[in-house]
Amino acid sequence: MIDITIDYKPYSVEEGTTVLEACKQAGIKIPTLCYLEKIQAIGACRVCLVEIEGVKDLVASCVMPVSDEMKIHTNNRRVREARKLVVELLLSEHEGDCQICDRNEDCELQSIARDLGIRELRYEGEKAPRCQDESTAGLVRDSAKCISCRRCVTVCTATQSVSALFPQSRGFKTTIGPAFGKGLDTVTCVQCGQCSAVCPVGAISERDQTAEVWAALDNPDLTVVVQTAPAIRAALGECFGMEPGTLVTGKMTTALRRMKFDAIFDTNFSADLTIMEEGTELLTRLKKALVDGEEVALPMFTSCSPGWIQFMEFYYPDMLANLSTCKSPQQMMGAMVKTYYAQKLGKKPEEMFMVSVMPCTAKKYEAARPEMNGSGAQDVDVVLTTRELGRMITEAGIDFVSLEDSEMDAPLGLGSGAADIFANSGGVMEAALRTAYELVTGRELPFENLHVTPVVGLEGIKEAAITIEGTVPAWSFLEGVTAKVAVAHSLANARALVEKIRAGEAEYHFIEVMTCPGGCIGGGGQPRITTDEVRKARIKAIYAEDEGKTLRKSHENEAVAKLYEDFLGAPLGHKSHELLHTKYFE
Ligand code: HC1
Repeated sequence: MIDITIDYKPYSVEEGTTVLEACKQAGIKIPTLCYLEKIQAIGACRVCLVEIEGVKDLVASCVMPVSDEMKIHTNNRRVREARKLVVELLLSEHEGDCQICDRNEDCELQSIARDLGIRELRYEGEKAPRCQDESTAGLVRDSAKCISCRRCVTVCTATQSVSALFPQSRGFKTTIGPAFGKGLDTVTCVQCGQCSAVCPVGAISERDQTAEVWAALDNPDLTVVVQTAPAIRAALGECFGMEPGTLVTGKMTTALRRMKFDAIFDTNFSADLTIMEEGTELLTRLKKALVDGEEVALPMFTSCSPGWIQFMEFYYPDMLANLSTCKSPQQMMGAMVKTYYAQKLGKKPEEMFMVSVMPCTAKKYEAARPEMNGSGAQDVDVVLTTRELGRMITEAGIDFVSLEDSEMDAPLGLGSGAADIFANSGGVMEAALRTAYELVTGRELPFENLHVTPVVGLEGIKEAAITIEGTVPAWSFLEGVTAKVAVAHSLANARALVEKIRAGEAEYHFIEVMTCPGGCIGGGGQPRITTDEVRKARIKAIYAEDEGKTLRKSHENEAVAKLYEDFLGAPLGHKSHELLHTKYFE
């Protein structure tokens, strides 16, 4: 341990701790606009200045490790004035249209300026040429608001291994973006939105589609249906000051009803449907490989996370056959609403308007993919992020916190606990195993409370092996087989796993990949800012939602069974193939 003093008080902290972290442990908040937990700090913003006795200049506390007997001062006139000056200079370069910015009252620069007591703009800085990038379906960028903190560069490179964003030029001319000031559509951006989740200001955000949804709700010729993703229920409350991990499924449903959606359905329903299709696809691939001796692509990768799909299309086009052909639950719901449900109402697909609420900016891109039109119309019309739904509820004047609970609508509003946990890294795998193991052996998964604990949690790459014993006759070829599975979340981890497989260093049957850290609960469209503490709270809430249900396995969802009976036929059947499966493109 290292002995230090902070503002004359003694503390002991672990070796390697930065001054910023030591102050946090001591309960002292140091302002910063570039620091991200667990990611190598780069000291770009210079707001976190502190004074250290014996050191001539003030230092950036996020990059300064503690040393024995260090005497740190966080709150004297010199430090306060310096931090204030740094923030004033940042403000001098920043396009300050705060009243009409979507980050108004949710902007870290705004709140730090307020907290530091800045009440006038003393400087007018030279501004970099403005670049407004609307080239992608999921994200919009405005360089005039960028403060060059480089958080977006860091997550794009370190967390996602995509490196779509870079600092360009020097000094006042610095801009952050793809090379040569081009749009995100010219680089390998997968539109995951992790950049927008960490941006402290309004420089990168989701494409705001709230006006399109209000217009549809006002159109008497449209039947407007909404679906909500598993991860929304554990995070939407944060938009209204509720603690991370507060479950708001019932309040969210009531709010959507007050907004006058014609039907409120649960993406959990189509997550259960996905398990039926994807589970059957996996068992079919295994049968072909083990019984028929056919060459099939294994391991099979999950396909519900659109950032991951685009990542594979960009970086590993030779492995596209390894992706499950299942559309994501969002897209399956869109296709079912515009066919099965529309037929029940006597409507045509084009008379239906499908809105999704997703924790993810890449879902906007997924919905806009031209092949996502199995119903004859675009299956999903608009995707709202959690943040956009939060803004719409506020705009509608709904007092969210005091809302009563209500239930989603039949028949596509019924989802199992297995579907809830799709939101967490490891959840799709667990949901698939709950069903596949039971169908193959006739018995429940032999894990406590149905949880596959080796794949639960925030470790980057997780593995499990399950030996199948006592199969029912139809699946006897799997007797004694040890099913090897892996789970990765965030694309840097996914890349490491794929590279291991390509190098022949690891073998699996089935792999779950989610684009964002922690899975969808940490999606790029969730309320800001998502720390590990927030992720853990949301994950816990999602498991609680699952455990609180009687229906906890996808194959026991009666509404899904009825859909097969009345409309689809069997999993992987002709109709499923047309409506629920897709292709990928190099
Ligand atoms: Fe997800 Fe999925 S879990 S991808 O994270 O498979 O976004 O929540 O809706 O489609 O169900 C997201 C979440 C979501 C899909 C499901």
